[in-house]
Amino acid sequence: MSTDLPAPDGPSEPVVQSVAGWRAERVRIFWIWLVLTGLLVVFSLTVPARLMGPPASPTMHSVESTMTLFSVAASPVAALVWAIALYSLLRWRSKGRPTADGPAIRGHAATTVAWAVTSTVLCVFLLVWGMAEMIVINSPAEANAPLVVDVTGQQWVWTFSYPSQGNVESDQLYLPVDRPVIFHVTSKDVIHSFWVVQMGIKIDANPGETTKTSVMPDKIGVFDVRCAELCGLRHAEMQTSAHVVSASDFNSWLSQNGGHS
Ligand SMILES: [Cu+2]
Repeated sequence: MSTDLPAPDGPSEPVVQSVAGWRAERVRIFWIWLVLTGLLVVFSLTVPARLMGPPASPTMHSVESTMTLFSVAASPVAALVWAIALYSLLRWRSKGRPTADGPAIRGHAATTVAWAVTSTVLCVFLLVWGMAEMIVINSPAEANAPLVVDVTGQQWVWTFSYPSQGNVESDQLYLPVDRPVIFHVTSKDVIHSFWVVQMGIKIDANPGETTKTSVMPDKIGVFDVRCAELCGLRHAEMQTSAHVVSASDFNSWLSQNGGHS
């Protein structure tokens, strides 16, 4: 199996590797793996969670800690693949046309067991963590007296209306701080996706259907609302702002727009 490639000139020579040589190679790969793991862990702890700006809800805190944790958990696995790939590219590069196949790794029980056990432990851990986080981020939906906001997507704008506040309608989202909100999301034409970036919520807007998502805005400020589903030519421009204001400012905004609190 290992010497099946036809040799262009002369007989093929099987790769011969001494036990001591293999050990040295593995030690070098181990060090590359260790350094890459360290770099990836530092990257995981600093970059992914900051890409979307400071969190504006407990949901976003959960999303960011999950992104960080999953990136850290994936670091040693990614580093192992990269270390072997890099080492193979640099050290085991074939000069000219290869005359023999490399040695196959088969029947190495320890490697098989380690790979299966590591993958299983990682998958179970990520599953349990993910399910626990889902329970946490769904909790605003069960809160008392949440604010209901109807969200309608259409090419290429968002419209927000407040059914219990006199059906006030706006193309900007206004929310009072520290009050749970439930969004009833739908679409007038094609599938869109309602995404409030810094609040960590995103849900499809489907024509003829209503989907629901909830959040508790906990920070006053202006945040990004985007469409996260390719919905036509001007999809990239389908964005607006979410203004999180104090309860009294929210009530003034409602009355200025013909509504009531
Ligand atoms: Cu879109």
